[in-house]
Amino acid sequence: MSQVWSPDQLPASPVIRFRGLTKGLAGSCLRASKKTMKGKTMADIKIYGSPMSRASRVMWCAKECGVPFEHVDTPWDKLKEPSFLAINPNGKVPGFADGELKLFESLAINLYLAKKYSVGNLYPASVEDEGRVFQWTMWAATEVEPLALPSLLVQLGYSKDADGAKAAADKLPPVLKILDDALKGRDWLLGKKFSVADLNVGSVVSLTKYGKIDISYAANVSAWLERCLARPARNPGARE
Ligand SMILES: N[C@@H](CCC(=O)N[C@@H](CS)C(=O)NCC(=O)O)C(=O)O
Repeated sequence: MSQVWSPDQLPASPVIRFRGLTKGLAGSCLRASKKTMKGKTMADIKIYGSPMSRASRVMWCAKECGVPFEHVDTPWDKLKEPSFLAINPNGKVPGFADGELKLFESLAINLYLAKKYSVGNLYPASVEDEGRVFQWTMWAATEVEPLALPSLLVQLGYSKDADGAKAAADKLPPVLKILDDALKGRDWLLGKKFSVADLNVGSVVSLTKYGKIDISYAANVSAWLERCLARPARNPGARE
């Protein structure tokens, strides 16, 4: 299944935006795909994967950037087929293409999208803040995701190792304290404005919510996560 999204076609309500794509609206999105942005046809960007997978992070980022994209909802049982491996040789979603360029790794794709389409807005203008974006993105991927993901997999029924998931989640408090301290007295990681750092780290930390891990001990993180997840560009049904 494939849908084309363009910024001027997105309905105001985030609920309608994802769930209410009727045939008529899909048709008008396809017509809009004839327009160009930065010299590219609108459907040049393709994001592969279910909105219930990490593809959701990338769709969120593309919407924050205001770039149109085609969403290809790729079934799980097709991921190891040659046609999909040609897009992501890992056989995992998200898959991503921007014209001839193909990328994998959800958080890296988001850095690419933000830097290419949203410098000064989602992507910082200064090299120092860019360093902070790299730092937080790598930190989330390496320090947080391995501790939070097992609980989500148990909740979704993909893993039966509830003890292992709990042991991992029990290691989160000192890690999340680092984020909690960084958010003290500020709404967003780079200061006053939501950025791709918040999007990437928020996507990863949201795994705690859907994995039913209590992080209320980290009050700044909890409040910031709700701010991130309330962004209108985010699909509220997603499980990043
Ligand atoms: N680090 C990768 C992880 C990708 C990943 O594991 N995706 C999952 C879905 S969220 C997947 O495709 N799993 C299928 C499989 O492992 O066969 C990323 O962030 O893009």
